Order: sequence, then structure tokens, then C-alpha cells
Amino acid sequence: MKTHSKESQVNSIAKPIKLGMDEASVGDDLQRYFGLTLGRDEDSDSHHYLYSAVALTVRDRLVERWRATRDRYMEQNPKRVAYLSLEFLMGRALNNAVLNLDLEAQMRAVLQQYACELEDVNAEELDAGLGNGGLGRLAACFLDSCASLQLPVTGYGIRYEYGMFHQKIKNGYQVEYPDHWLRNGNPWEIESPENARSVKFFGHTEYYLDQNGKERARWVSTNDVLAVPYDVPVPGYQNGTVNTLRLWKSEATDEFNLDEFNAGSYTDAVAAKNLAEQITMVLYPNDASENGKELRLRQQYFLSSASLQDVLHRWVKRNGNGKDFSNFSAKNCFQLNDTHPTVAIAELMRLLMDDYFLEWDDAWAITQKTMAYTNHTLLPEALEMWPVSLFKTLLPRILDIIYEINARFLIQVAQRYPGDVERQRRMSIIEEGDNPKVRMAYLAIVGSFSVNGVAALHTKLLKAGLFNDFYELWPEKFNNKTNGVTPRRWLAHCNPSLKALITDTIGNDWTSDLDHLEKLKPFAQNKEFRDRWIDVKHSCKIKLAELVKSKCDVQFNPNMLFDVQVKRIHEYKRQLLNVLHVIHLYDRITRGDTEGMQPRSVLIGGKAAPGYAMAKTIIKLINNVAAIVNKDPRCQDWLKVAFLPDYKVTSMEIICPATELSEQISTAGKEASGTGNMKFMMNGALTIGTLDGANIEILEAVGEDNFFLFGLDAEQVQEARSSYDPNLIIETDKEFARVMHLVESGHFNQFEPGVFDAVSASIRSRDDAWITAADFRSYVDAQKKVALAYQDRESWTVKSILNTASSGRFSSDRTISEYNRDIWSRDE
Ligand code: 26Q
Repeated sequence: MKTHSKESQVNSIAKPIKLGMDEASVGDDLQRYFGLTLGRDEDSDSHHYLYSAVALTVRDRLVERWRATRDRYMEQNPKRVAYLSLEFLMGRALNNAVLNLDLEAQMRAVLQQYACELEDVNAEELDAGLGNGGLGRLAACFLDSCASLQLPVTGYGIRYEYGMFHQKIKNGYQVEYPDHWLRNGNPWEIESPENARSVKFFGHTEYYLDQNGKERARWVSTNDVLAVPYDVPVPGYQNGTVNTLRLWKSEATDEFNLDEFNAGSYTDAVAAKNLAEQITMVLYPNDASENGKELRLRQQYFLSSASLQDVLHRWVKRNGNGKDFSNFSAKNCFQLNDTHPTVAIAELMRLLMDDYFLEWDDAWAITQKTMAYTNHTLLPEALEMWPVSLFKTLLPRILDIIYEINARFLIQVAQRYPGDVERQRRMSIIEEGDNPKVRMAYLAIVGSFSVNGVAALHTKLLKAGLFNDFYELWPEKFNNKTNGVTPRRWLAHCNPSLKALITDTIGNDWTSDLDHLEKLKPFAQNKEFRDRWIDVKHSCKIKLAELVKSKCDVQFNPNMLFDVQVKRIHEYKRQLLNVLHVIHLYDRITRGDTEGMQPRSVLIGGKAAPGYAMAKTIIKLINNVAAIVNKDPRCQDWLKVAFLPDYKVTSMEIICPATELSEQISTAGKEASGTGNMKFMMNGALTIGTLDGANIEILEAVGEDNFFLFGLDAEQVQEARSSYDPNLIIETDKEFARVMHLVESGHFNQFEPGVFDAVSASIRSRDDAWITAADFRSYVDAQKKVALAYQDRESWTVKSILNTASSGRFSSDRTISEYNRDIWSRDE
């Protein structure tokens, strides 16, 4: 009770918003930070200190609202959600905060006194690249929407010392460099050592009798690691709400050192600190296939345990003596971002039973009512499976609990399907064999009340394929939540001239309700509006051309069609199909067959997982093709090709406003949703795409006249496999054969024979899982339609406007409202 009265006392201390938002107040604070706190004067010629001063000025205003938000949630006591994710791809924070606090005009005015543009200051900030791609950026968009909708959602993640690697291109090859993003300090985090938690590893389970003679378990002789939280403010859009992203850093505990010290080795003790600190050292740069590294499992457990302890601690503090969990599931929900934090299911059981002395059935009821799981992939190689042997040494108590969950689950299966032993084997959380493994996705489904896919097709395929047995058992658990992206970063911030045009035309309601963009539709028929639309796109293209010139030394022509594919490099995403088309255009140009051709600048960017050889070879091929095309004078007026190195959030902010053709060309049934496709659409690009992921919903929203559809659908892909004969396809398509000949004759690798052999072999393989050859003709034909359509400038612009106008449902505000309505607010 003591704590509670202290809290109400805190609540009664009014914390009014005091810091001025006017130009003078902002200017005074900036001056004080710059001149006094940082000790600089106007001659300091670097923008770095100005960035720091601006960041601190903005941060103060965030912190005020942060505390007010905390107090408000404390008072209203709503159901809270913890979004557990190994990745949060936040990008830059400053401009987002300035936009969401509505400080832009004041800040620009103040910065004039320093002869500096807001853009120059923004440019000083390093990206927070704490994620690989789609899944990590989705988590960041979701946080923005949760704060904008004033939902009490806390993000829990890891404060990686090194984020996503930097990519450089040397001789056409990807080379990786460490991303030491914290080296200049990070004004957006506040360390909170008083909220540190201790996380157990190794040791063993011990059983004992409690005071009542009941058998209980405890995990002993462990090697503990300290989890120290760093809180990052997440501002809502102009609404006074600031939510929290809590990132954990691992540190050695004092005992950890002391044990070693008492054993006599001071230096060993200090060295042992490394082991603990390794856990949060680096983000795994793998975005599809899991690689079974022990450190990764340590990261997953570290995040899960620290975050659950944090939530339980707050619960107990608020609910008196710490025994009453009857209301816990009515007031808490955990959203698992893929299987990565799934070990949280067993960890919640452990904490409730071993630390808070609940019985199994009560703990399980709570777990099953609070955990919700989002799946982000259908690729079988991406499904996480951890060796039982690894669990046994690293997390022995957790393994006990997983076994028990499985045993009880299999009894349920046996009762429902008596005698169906094969089904029990299929559905077991443990895959048996010489090296038994824990199937994390199955654990996630069994332990959750909600399982969702991220686009309609994806959810349908989950139910029909991968998780069919589970769908039959528990159809009510399954639901779809089509992804979305935040229109603040992906339209208002990144495309200020389009923002201005839209607001000028339909007012500014669209920033918090993107469906209002529909109101643009009639303006598509207005010539004057179209001309302004074209001007905006053109100015964005000039900016992208400058970026490409500076990063790739390739001169893009802003009068050409800007054709863009940026995303992680993966065979299923088929950057290779894109290159084959580029080679085909090159072949036509050099043959003089340019009739009906549309001049294009083709941009490709993205990182390959460092161990993914084929993806790295594809990067090399793109670069070699670009080198040959760009130096050929015959191509000069027709085709430019560039590979943009180090693609990241901040690059996309320049790329998506300038893109006219968005390449979404994955093998149907493989891309769970895609989110880049939505950013491009919002910014008026037309999509060339397959019937995959959210492309299908984009096509539905914008209509087939405004979308370039090609290729086999997911069903046809499955049917095609058995009789797939790529060599026959190549033989019977002259243009395709010529493209293959160019690749196979060494035209693009004269001084490096053989480097592309693996690529051509994969295209020619009957087992090519991505059946690239099957879609070549259809893709090339669709690209011809693109060229034709682009040549009618007015009609293309209509289509472009209609894409933006139809993009409302791809706001992550819509997605989050659905999570909130169907999952987080679900009453029991
Ligand atoms: C797993 C184990 C060990 C190491 C790494 C990983 C790992 C890490 C990241 C596995 C997968 C990822 C990322 C997956 C991802 O980004 N998926 C994408 O999620 C988007 C958001 O839902 C979708 O739009 C994309 O279609 C999907 O590919």
C-alpha cells in the first residue's frame, strides 16, 4: 500500500506543460544549450553541436509531455500493451519529433540566426538502425501510430551497440562495416538504472518444499546478467502524448564479478564482464533464414525476461501485496513480433510460478490470455527452431516448462483426435530426431490467444498451409492484420512539397485520418492540379538524382521514368528478374530496337545477409550490368542503372517521393506483405507487381487500370512446379535466350570469368524455388505497358494521383486500430 499512496501523491503533484513552444522560448533554450551546456560559439563551424542543442531543446519538450502521459495512464489505469520485438528500425528521431510537436516553423526561424537550415541539422543525426528491414520498420511505424492514437503501448527491444551493418560496394561486391551508431552520444535515450533487472542463464532447476509443504521449483546456480533500460520517447502526432520505447542493455552484475574475484582472479572477473556485455553488442543481420547461433537465443531470452519482469514489477507495485493476479490478463497484453521473443511464453509461466507462487493452471490461463503472436513469413527456412540441447544448458528451467506445456498440449490433441499419432507428431512443439528441436512458432501458437498474419493472402496461406493443423484445432485464434506505414514519416515528413499540395487542396485532416486522401480523386481530372503534381514529382526526382550522383557517381536524368526496387536482397524478392529486364532493354538498345521504348533510370538498393552468397552475387551482377550500361554511349539517352549502397530508412525518405514505378515482383506466395510497396503508393508511384502479399490489396484499392499486374499467382506457382522447365522457356523465347546469352557469355564479367555461373544455373534449374524464368515474359510485357502508359503524361499523372488518393487504408493508424479492436481490447 505504501507504494500506491506514494503514487497518488505523485499524481497530485500537477506537472503542467511550462516550456514555451513559441519562437522566442525555443530560441532562448537553443542558445543556452549551444552556448552554455555545450560551450560553443557561433564560429564553431560544424553543424554537430547545433544538432545537439536543437535535440536537447526538443527533448525537453518531449520529456514534459512524456511525464504527463505517464501520469495520465497511471490515473486512467487502462489495459496496457507491451510490443516485444528484437528489432525497432527507428531511423532519425529529430525531424519526427519536430513534426509531431508542431515545432517546425519556430525551429526554422530560430535556425536562421545561426545561418543554418533545419535540413542541415537533421543531416547530422545517424540512423537508429536497430532492425533488418520490414519487420523492424513495421515496429517503428506501429509505435508512431500507437502514440498518435493515444494507446498505452510500450515498445520493448534491445539497445544494440552496433545496429544494421553499413554496406559499401567494392569492385561491385558488398562489403560490411560495423555501425557504431552511439559513438557521438544519443540525445534520445534516458538511462534508467533504478529499473534494472537481473536475467538468469545456465544453472539448473531445484525442487523444494515451501512453508505449506508444497513442491516448488527454482532456478539456481545461475550466471546472472543485468538488464539496464534506456528509454526513448515516442511522440504522438500533435496530441500531447509521448509513449515509451524501452531498450535493454546488458551489463555484468556485481555478483557476477564478485564470484570470480573471490576465486582469486581479478583480471578474470573483469574479463568476464565481456560475456555479459556481448549480449546486446550486435544486431543479427539475417532477415530470413535463422542461423541457430547461441548468442541470438541469449538475446531473445534477455529481452523477454527483462521486459516481463518489468511489467510484472509494475503490476505488483500497483496491486499491493503482489499475490493478486486475478485481473492481470484484463489489464495486460503482450504482442510478440514474430517468434523472436516467443520464449516469453515460457518465461511468463516461470515468473508466475517460481517467483509469484501461482499454480500451473492459473499461470497458464494468464499466459494464454495475454500473449498474442504475429507471423511475418511463410518461408520454411525462416521458421525458428532451437536445439533442445542448447536450451538444456542455457535455459534449463525454461526447457522444463516447454516440455510441460507440450505434454499438456499433446494430451489435448490426443483427446480431440483420438488415435491420430501422426498428427500428434506433426503438431508437437518438439521436433523429435537425432537432434531434437523446439519449434518456436508452435510454442507461440499454443501459448497465445491470437495468431495473425500481415496481409490477407498471407493469413489465408498460413491457415491453409504452414499452420493448418493448428487452424483446424483453434480457428478462432487466427486473424489478419494487413500491415500499414505511418503517413507522418512516409508522406508529411519525407515529401514536404506533396504535403503542401495535398493540404492546399483538401485541408490537413489527412495526417491523422488518411482516408481523407480520397478527396483528391476529383482533382485528378483538373489540369492545373495535375501540373502541380508533376512539378512536385519532378523536384523530388532532382533530389534523388543528386543522391544517386553523389553515392553512385551515376547521372540520372529527371526526365526519364524513375523505376525503383529497394528492399533486402533475397532470391524470393527477385531482384534478378529486374536485372534480366534491364539486360533485355540494354540488348534492345544496342540492337537499335528502341521503338516504343521509354527512357528509364533504374535504381536498385538493399543489403544482403553477410552469409548469403547468392544474394551477394546478385548485387555484383547489378553493379556489373550498371557499369556496362552506363558507359555505353548508345544507352545514354535510354537507360541508366545504379545500385545505391547502404540503403536505410533515411535513404527511403528521399527515394519514395521520387519514385514513379515501384517494383514489387516477388514470387507469388512468398512476400508476407511488404511495406515499401505502401510507401511508394502513398507518394504517387504506380506499382508493377505480382499477386503477392499486400500488393493484392493495393491492386484492389487502386483498380487494375492503375497497377501493372503480371506473373503467376500463388496457386499457379504451386501447380507450375512439377512440370517447370526453365530451359524450354528460355529456348522458346528469343529475347529471353539473348538475355541469357549475354549473362552466360561473360559480357558483364570479362575480367572475372565464372562469377555469374551460379546465377545462370539457378535460373536454369528445374528446382528454382522462385521460378524466375516462368514470369520473365509476363514481366517484360508488363514493362512494355508501363512504357506506353508513361508516354501519355496526363493519363500517367491521373493514375499517380489515384494511387495516392487510394492509399488511405495502408496507414498504420488503420492497422493499429484493428490490433486494438480485435486483439488488445478483447475482453475475456
Ligand atoms: C531469426 C533468427 C535468427 C536471426 C535472425 C532472424 C530473423 C530476423 C529478422 C528472421 C526474420 C527477420 C525479418 C523478417 C521480416 O522483415 N519480414 C518481413 O516483415 C514485414 C512486416 O510484416 C513484411 O512486410 C515482409 O513481407 C516480411 O518479409
